[in-house]
Amino acid sequence: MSDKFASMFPWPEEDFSKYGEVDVKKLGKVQHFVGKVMDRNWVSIPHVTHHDDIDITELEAKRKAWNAAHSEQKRSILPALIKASVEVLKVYPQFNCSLSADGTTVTQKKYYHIGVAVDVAGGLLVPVIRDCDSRSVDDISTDVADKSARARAAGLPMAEMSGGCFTITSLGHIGGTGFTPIINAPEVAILGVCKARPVFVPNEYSQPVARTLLPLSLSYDHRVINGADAARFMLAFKEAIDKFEFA
Ligand code: CAO
Repeated sequence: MSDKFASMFPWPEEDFSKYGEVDVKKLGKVQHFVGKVMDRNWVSIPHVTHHDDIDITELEAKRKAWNAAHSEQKRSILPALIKASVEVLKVYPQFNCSLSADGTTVTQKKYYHIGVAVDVAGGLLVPVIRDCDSRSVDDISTDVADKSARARAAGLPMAEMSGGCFTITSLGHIGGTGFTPIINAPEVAILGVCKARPVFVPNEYSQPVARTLLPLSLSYDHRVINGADAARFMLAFKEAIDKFEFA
């Protein structure tokens, strides 16, 4: 990788205090580590990001009904996104593989471990939720809640952040209409989620109907996944979301 960048201009080092008051701090350890991983992944993987909106009106109705009937527990849409990802990885296994460092060999995974990006103080951690194909929605929800709480409180051991097949990174509780998530190598794709929004969509009689749309951004490694695969992934994802039940 170093040869590829040897002829680049050096990083512009500036004395910013020439221009105004500044404060200089060292990056935290987690942010520095995550930054190095992001840097490697961004410069070494040819990323393409496919954006689409999926209609989650029925999913939201099911989720609200489930939450109303289970006041002691609460479901977000995340377990639905995890389960739908697994369904689609089964249909399009090229999203569930890893490319060797020399780019010549693809390893096909036959297990379904899904990473979930968690925003922690001073960085970003990605706990891996294992065997999401065979576990219940309840079990997956509990595992996400447990791992994200522990990640925020004190970090997680590497063993709980390794072995992922595919990552979901959600900014949905904050906002946004789309972004370009960086692939979590050696995975080959990552799904970014933004904030669901109410919109009027024309029905078959061209009458406006209120629907809820969820913006999704799928970044993929163009060495192993083609644009048409990503478009098909999104269609299959919509179908999987339509079939999802919170129970
Ligand atoms: N659209 C609208 N609302 C959403 C939403 C979406 N896509 N996703 C979540 N929400 C809502 C939830 O329904 C919940 O609302 P209520 O409290 O009113 O029910 C609220 O946002 C908070 O959700 P949550 O964050 O507790 O739950 P989650 O299961 O959606 O996410 C977790 C869990 C751990 C993924 C999340 O807390 C988190 O850390 N996300 C950040 C990941 C990140 O930083 N990624 C960026 C990577 S690139 O640098």
